[in-house]
Amino acid sequence: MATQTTPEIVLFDLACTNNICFSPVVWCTRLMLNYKNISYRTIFVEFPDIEPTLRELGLAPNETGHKYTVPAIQHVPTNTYMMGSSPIAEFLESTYPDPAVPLASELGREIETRARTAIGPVITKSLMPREIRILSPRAQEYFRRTREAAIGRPLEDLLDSGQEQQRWDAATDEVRALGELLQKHKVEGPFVLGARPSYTDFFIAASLQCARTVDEGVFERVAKFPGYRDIYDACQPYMERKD
Ligand SMILES: N[C@@H](CCC(=O)N[C@@H](CS)C(=O)NCC(=O)O)C(=O)O
Repeated sequence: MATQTTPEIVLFDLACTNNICFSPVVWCTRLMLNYKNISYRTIFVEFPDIEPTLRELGLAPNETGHKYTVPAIQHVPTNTYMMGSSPIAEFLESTYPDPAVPLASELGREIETRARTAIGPVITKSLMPREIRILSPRAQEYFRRTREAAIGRPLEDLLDSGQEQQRWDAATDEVRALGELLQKHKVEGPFVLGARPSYTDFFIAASLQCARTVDEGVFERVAKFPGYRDIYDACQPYMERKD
């Protein structure tokens, strides 16, 4: 039987050598938990242990991409397990509706789609070869093997500073335009929809927090454009708890 000290949620997070959350998708879940003030405890899992750990819990594999991924959660009161930041967000929103977090809006969808298309690939290419530096030796081996197989070249190739700069230069107009879109409701408040956060704010803050944990320079490449830091700063209260 659950006691008062038993957390409602167990969060399966991605381990790094700083012992704090850095995965952008896990940060989306964590922001929901922190904002809604839901009691939880974290289990940090190393990259090579994600699949065996989550399979052992009886979770069904993802249909596409990596079979097992974090975030995953256990809802302790019902002993329910689930995987994937979107289904988890829906579950948390319906189970803990107060305070509400709008999960979808027309503006939010546009921002998330454009961010994934225009900034996603550029930021990923800058973060991937640096992320390996905050992994344990076992996780580094797994990460290098799987990511180099996916991109077809050594991770370090992505650190060529001339090419990296070119990628960011090519994305500049869209990063700036997206920053303007983030400020559409600026007069009503610091968040995308105005006074209160929506899941799109968590998506933006989570991506920036991931970048910042991996490499301050990559964070700055985006945060220097108007719009981004306002949301990041406004989400700070919900990013204080990182583990
Ligand atoms: N669409 C999934 C993506 C989750 C995802 O890709 N998570 C990464 C960590 S950031 C992972 O668990 N990768 C497993 C692996 O690389 O084996 C979600 O939103 O939850």
